[in-house]
Amino acid sequence: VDLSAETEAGIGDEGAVGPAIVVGLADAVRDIWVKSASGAAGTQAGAGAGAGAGAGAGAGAGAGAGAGARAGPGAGATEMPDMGTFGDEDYAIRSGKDGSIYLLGGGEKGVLYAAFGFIRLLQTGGDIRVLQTVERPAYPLRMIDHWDNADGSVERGYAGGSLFFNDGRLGERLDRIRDYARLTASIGINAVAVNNVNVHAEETRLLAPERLDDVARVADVLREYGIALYLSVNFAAPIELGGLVTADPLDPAVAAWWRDTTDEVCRRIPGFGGFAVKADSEHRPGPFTYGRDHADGANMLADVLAPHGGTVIWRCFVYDCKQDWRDRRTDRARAAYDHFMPLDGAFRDNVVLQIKHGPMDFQVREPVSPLLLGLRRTQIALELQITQEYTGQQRHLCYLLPMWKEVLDFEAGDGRTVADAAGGRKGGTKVAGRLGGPDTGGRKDGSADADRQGGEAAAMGGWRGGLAAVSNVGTDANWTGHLHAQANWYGYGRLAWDPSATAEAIGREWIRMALGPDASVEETVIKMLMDSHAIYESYTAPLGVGWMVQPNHHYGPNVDGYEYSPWGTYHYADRAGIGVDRTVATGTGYAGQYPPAAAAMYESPRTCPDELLLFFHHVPYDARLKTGKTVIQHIYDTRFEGAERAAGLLAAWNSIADRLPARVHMDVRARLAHQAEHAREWRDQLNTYFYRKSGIPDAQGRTIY
Ligand code: GCW
Repeated sequence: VDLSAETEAGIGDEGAVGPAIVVGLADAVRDIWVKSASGAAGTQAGAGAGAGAGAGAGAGAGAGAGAGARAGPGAGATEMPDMGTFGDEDYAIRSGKDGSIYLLGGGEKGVLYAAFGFIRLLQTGGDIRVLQTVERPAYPLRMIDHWDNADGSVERGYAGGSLFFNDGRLGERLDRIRDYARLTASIGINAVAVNNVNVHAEETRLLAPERLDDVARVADVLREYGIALYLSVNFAAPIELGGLVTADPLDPAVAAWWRDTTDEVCRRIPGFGGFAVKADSEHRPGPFTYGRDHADGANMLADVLAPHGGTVIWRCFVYDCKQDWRDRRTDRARAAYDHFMPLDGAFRDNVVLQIKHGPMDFQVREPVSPLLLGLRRTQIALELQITQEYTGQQRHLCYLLPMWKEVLDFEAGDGRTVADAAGGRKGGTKVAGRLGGPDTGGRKDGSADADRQGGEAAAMGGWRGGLAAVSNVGTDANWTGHLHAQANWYGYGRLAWDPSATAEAIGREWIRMALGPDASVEETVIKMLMDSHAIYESYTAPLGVGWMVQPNHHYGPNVDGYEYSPWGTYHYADRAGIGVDRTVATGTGYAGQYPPAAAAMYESPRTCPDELLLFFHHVPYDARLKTGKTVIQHIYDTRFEGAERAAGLLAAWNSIADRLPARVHMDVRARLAHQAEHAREWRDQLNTYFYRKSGIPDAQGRTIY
């Protein structure tokens, strides 16, 4: 596929508008025409796509290109869509009467996504004879947050150093950043925060005029790929950088400092996305210091960004990290809802509240945060963690999409899912995602654009929310350390574009692009991916209990690692039972934060789903699960099975050794071998701990130490 493109002004005989790029696709089709409704796209978007696409950075990337794609001149023609209804990011791919293929975008970004969409079709062996795709992203915000530090390290990074920072400088490796931008744009990401939400002294200075050239250089590269650069900012910057005595958001001098600073940032960086803010959280400064609330803080920043079209991404990860473990009334799980629900409706139109998917912190299993469904008059973004902090740190295989799908599909009794909420939709209307018929102008259900922005917040002026996720990439040659962790990065982007896509379909796309078109590789690897989260859960975190990890770095088992800590992270195991009573009747009341149907379901151990039993209830070890097993026997059985199935992942990978490049195979094999061994360590530590606590032997008499 040669997408290096000759450009041509004007366009063919199909009544098109604007400039075009004609690209040759070997003999398969006559021409590919690229055009944008806005007329401005052409050259730049085509050139961007031209350098290659797809997330396949590993072995044989693109090996499948064309190989499985089927086309024949004149094989089929489809009608042209009415591009007048296209938003900037919407696109269509159509086959014309004469065997041409048309990549049609609503604007520059649409053209770019059309090109990537077409390449994906080729790489995954899609049928290109009759093309009538119309695509519109489900969310306007599809963001990746980097926890990258100025010194080049990455907080919770498991794939080498920072792509963006090197020894205190930003943007020294522009080639690699360009590769990153292209990969990330190819999965539809349109917003990237380049620095850690924990903003230290050095990164606070990124806002200083003398540092903005560096930021602008990076932003220029990202912008070529339709990605807006965001900066994480320090709420105390007016003090630390501006020399003021306060950072009180209601102090006029503070607001003036932010205004001047932001004006300069936006003057130097066209299309600047905005600020991401972690405030009053884990020792970060925030409005609480001044007796102000989070709406005061967020709105002040929103006001200075508004004239430039910028957005404040304000995180809801706010809780007391200096709790006393003796205090059983304070429940960290309640914190986000308790802090932010009273503020629903108090935020400006350009504030998006970023809410972690669970009420705690990216554990292997958590219920869905009730705040996601609770807020009705505030724009939100669901926050996911692609980097595998608590899910094996890219040494264990853990495909996160099945878990993310459960989050997106969760609804609390009224049919309105988390996916809907992140798109600003009320009950009834669904997120569209992939769009059906030729000329719906967008939505599958053919309804008007207005319901795409159907939330009450949207009525205040255009929904800005969507999805955000913590990056898992770094300077490692394959980007993600564990090759298969690419599937999480790739899959996140695909889900943010279309949350109705399945984890399996997305996983298969990634396999074809990263490992090539080999059916037995695909069948083996898709099974490994699809089983992997359940396997990881079954040797690590039983029945919704989290935090049984080594403190600080969070890798490996330590059942009491966080039990007597100030972080609010307890399982309360004693000789009689385990779990946290979060009921309204006798516990912390967290269960009552859900809408009535879900609240009732979680309130009773009889209706609470097994996998969350210990998150909501403290139960005796011999309590019966819905499976009929006791809690303790379930713990033993799943640990034994989990360790066995982890070994099975290694065996599965070994079975396709001769079908993959040796280097790729060996690198993954080494990680899977470590995982299998580490899973045994998890098994034995957890089983031994609970045997010692409960004194109840394994019904099957297996070895417990
Ligand atoms: O998961 C926790 C991590 C911290 C992180 C924090 C957050 C960036 O352990 O490293 O800090 O969450 O989300 O802010």
